[in-house]
Amino acid sequence: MKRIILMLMAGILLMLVACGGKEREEANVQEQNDTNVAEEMESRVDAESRTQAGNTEDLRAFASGIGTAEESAEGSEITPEQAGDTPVTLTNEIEERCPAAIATARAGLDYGEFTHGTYYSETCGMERGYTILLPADYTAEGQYPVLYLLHGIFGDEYSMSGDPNNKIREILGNFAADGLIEETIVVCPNMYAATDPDMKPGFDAESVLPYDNFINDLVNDLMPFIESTYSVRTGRENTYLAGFSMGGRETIYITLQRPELFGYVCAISAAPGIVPTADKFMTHDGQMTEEEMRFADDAVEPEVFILCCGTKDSVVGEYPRSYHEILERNGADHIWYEITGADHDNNAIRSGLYNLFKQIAFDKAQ
Ligand code: FER
Repeated sequence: MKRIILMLMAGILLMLVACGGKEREEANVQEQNDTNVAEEMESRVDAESRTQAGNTEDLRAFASGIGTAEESAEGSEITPEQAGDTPVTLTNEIEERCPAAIATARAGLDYGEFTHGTYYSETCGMERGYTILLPADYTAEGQYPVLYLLHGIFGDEYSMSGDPNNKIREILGNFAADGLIEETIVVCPNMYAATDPDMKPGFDAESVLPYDNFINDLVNDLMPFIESTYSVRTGRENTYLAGFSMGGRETIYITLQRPELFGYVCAISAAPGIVPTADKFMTHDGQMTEEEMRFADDAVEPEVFILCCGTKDSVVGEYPRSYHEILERNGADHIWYEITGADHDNNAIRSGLYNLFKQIAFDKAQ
């Protein structure tokens, strides 16, 4: 009898140990799935620095903006009292800087996290990645406008979402919490729409071609995928496009080609190459002539089309201003402004995103 009881106890003990192990395993899997995009970004940067010793920071600066001193606010939270309980006074005036209260997380407010997904791109003939920010209380029954947010050269779907200094989550979350905009989905694609998986971006005509192919991937593959997978409010009024640098250049290009798709657009620190030119990096054949850089005569134009750039941009210099001048000459309505003192950096990105959503808020309040 004693032996039977002992064997039974040993059996139960074994089962308990096995179950505990399984739970731990499940917890690990869950953790892996939940690995947030910022962490993924960190590990990629580490991997990059091992292979490209020295210039990782440079590449990252191209992809999502040079870091700025204001980053010290990162990670800190402020109470609604500190943020000021009077929400943004809603005008359609451009402000050069994104106010700190809008770029700072508020205690007790849930901003959601970026997650990663993939879709099949007919354009590229391969599975491609994107990161997506769903509002914290996203439900399949809701209906959310979507911002497509494009990274700079050498970037990928993690560049914009993995850089906490862009303050995308804070800006959108705070605007929505103040009732100024609807809760909005943000999709960060990989803008390098190559058909050859071995192709890599670089400063030469052939290596940048896949960026100009992104319009096809976006319109024919990614947007239909997003619209059929998530609860998206479709139509140009609810579809926004913004991009930084190379992403700014493609934002302008896509908007001019397909203005019926995007109601609210912001090109931040747009890179050269829309029209023929040569800069310190390379010679650009141009996506179109200066004369062609306009909306078609019968085109529906965006409700808001912003171009902006820092006055101290060390990478794209005066190119954004030149785009503004060409568009103005060609009668294409847009807003142009400069961010005093900003470089090719996060100040410019935060400012562009802030002003885009401020304009959206103003428009929708009318
Ligand atoms: C160039 C200058 C700047 C160029 C691209 C960039 C392709 C892009 C910079 C960035 O995305 O940060 O001549 O050519």
